[in-house]
Amino acid sequence: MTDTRYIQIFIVLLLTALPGRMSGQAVPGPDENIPYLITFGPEASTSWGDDDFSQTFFFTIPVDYKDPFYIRIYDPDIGGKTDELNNFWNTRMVYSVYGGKGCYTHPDAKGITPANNYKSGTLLATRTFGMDNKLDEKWFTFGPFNPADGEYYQKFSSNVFKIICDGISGDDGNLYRYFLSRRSDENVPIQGANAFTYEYTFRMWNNNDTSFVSHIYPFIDSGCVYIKQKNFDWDDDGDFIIVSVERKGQDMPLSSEDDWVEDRMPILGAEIGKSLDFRFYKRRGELVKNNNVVISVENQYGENLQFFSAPIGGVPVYKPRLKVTPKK
Ligand SMILES: [Ca+2]
Ligand SMILES: [Ca+2]
Ligand SMILES: [Ca+2]
Ligand SMILES: [Ca+2]
Repeated sequence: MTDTRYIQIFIVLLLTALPGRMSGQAVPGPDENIPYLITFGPEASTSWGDDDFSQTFFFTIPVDYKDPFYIRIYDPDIGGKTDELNNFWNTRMVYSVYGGKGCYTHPDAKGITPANNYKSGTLLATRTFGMDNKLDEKWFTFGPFNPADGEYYQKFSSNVFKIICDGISGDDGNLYRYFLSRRSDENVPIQGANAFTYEYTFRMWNNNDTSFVSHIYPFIDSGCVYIKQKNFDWDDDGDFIIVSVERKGQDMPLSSEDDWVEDRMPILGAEIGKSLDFRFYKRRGELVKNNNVVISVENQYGENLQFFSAPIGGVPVYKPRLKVTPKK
């Protein structure tokens, strides 16, 4: 085999390998165009846009990566310019990092409600934050962690870790982001690592120019016949359109204020083993401000699907099929 051919094959393997590409360590990811994750204190009304005051993310680290790593949080505190004030600042949140057996594969870890043993696995690090001017709009770093302290998951050839952000008191909104990093003091990605969640609670842009379209990318595994998406408190803010390699654009319903909406969609053959592109277009005209939203997707068995920060197989691009005219 020539060197060039070998390099080509290597690049193809790199781009198509589970679980994703270089950019999977920023949460939200660059392709998602989502400004922030959000979690509220448990005394907030759900009409602020958080149904359960808890958010779980998983990080996957390729098994051949053996160096220490860090989980970094941007604006971990609840106070200041970035966060969402409700009356006065009185909110506390705990972030907890888990590894070890069951941190991912325990059934309660794959749910969309913080119930039963959703904190499965071994607690590796935890810290509680309130209002903290020193950390406002700054990065806080958990770690170093040893990749071998994750839960090895064969299908991803990766060690999996879990981070949970739970509101424990108060009623304000905590906006934040994560980064999985090789370094404690800056964001340096780990090649081939990725992140995913089963229920995504995030902030929409405070801007409705056409470039402010947010995306999430559920992965469609083999055996998926249809999906059921479920979204909460979307405030009738624009349009939800699903695009895939075989789907030019299918409209899905969005919820209104403090309200759930769900709908099903059959999966097409060419969509198996790839990601769907869920596109969220802001409403035109009067801006819907500080819109916090929740979404999850399940298959026909009621199993929740993963939203990967770096879409598996890349961002799907619609490819119209050539029309074959039968010969007479
Ligand atoms: Ca408050
Ligand atoms: Ca802050
Ligand atoms: Ca914050
Ligand atoms: Ca909302």
